[in-house]
Amino acid sequence: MGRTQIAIIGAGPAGLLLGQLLHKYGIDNVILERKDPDYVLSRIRAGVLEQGAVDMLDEAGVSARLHREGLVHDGIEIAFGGVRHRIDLKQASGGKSVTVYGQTEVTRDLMEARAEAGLTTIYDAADVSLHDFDGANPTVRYVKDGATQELACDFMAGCDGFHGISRLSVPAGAVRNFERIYPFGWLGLLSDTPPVSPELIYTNHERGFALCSMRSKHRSRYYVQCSLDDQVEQWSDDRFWEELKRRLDPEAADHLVTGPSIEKSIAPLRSFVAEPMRFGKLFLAGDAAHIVPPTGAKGLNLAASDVHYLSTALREFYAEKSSAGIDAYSGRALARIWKAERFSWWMTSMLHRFPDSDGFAGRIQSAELDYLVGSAAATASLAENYVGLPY
Ligand code: RFL
Ligand code: PHB
Repeated sequence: MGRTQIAIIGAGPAGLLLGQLLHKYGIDNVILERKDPDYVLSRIRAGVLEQGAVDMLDEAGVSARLHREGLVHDGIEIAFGGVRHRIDLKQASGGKSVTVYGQTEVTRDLMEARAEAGLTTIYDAADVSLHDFDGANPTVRYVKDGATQELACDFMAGCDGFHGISRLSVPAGAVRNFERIYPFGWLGLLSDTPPVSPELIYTNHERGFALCSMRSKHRSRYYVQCSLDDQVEQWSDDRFWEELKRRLDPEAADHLVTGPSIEKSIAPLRSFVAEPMRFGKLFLAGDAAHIVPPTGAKGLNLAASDVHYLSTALREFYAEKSSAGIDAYSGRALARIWKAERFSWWMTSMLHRFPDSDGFAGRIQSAELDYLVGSAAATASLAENYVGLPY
């Protein structure tokens, strides 16, 4: 049987960042990942990093390329009624910005650093199961190349995303789930075309929400709100570009450069929190414990703040023989998570088309948007949340 201090389930951004920080603190860890590295890198997801997440990547020693290639954004645009309004994030938040750098690139940088440090990641680990995390001999079992293996550990970190096994390993009575499902999805398209505008544009339109984002000065990421019944095959590139253009303000529609898609996918929108995030010697972090709709760009950033609380808690445990950090982990993480849940739910509510039989919700939405761009206090509140609340 193998042995490690921390068994990490999942080699997404949460698991990889946790592993890298623990290694810096002299804490030994092994990552078990169900898929292969190429599959993990093929998932096109987040694009916006808060300063807190950038600081953590700095601390982990994996940010050289991020600082070379990442785009620092001081503002975003909110469009409604065919008019764009710039939110000066930097000015409204007292000097903070966000960095546009894809999750794929963060993951690649973390994978390379892990390989360089000679740390163990077991890819294609099937049937991972967690045992005795409430007892004296926590053990993770998995199947690799047809053989069952066992890994003994001090603690387990469940970083295996929303569909992972960690949260499901906890007895149903020990966990409480909170959930909202939204009645629409996002259809995303990635293309090697220059972004329509230097900053992100979030658009409220009667045909539905649209978002213009990017990965670099040559690669764009666009989203349109779609029906949950839509299949990606029903959306040719031409249909996507035409729908996006109809939702953009005239100037943006005019400037939009279209091209063949590199990737196209539909994601459902969900708010979800599992409480608590610690069960004896098992901790949950990232999407394994919570999901936000992508409208606030908070998912990856919450994974980073969870990892901050968890890595510092484990460091305290080993270096100072103190359990204070691990005892406080769930409460500290959840206090920040719920604020990001609120923000993501609010951004989603303000910007999407909902079924609205009498039009009341639509009028409230218009008033909300008008208030947002017309009030310094409302603008400051959006900016403070978008750049990221303190850890
Ligand atoms: P991940 O990335 O899902 O990684 C979990 C890993 O665990 C593995 N796994 C298992 N391994 C072993 N055994 C099992 N039984 C396992 N089950 C699963 C999986 O294969 C996987 O490799 O979770 P993590 O690390 O917590 O990271 C969370 C982020 O990926 C997620 O929050 C963000 O992508 C959310 N998100 C965004 N976040 C932002 O901060 N800013 C954004 O702009 C942003 N945009 C987005 C997004 C998510 C999106 N989708 C598709 C969900 C845009 C979209 C469209
Ligand atoms: C993205 O670039 O994928 C992205 C950006 C901002 C969001 C969501 C997704 O709010």
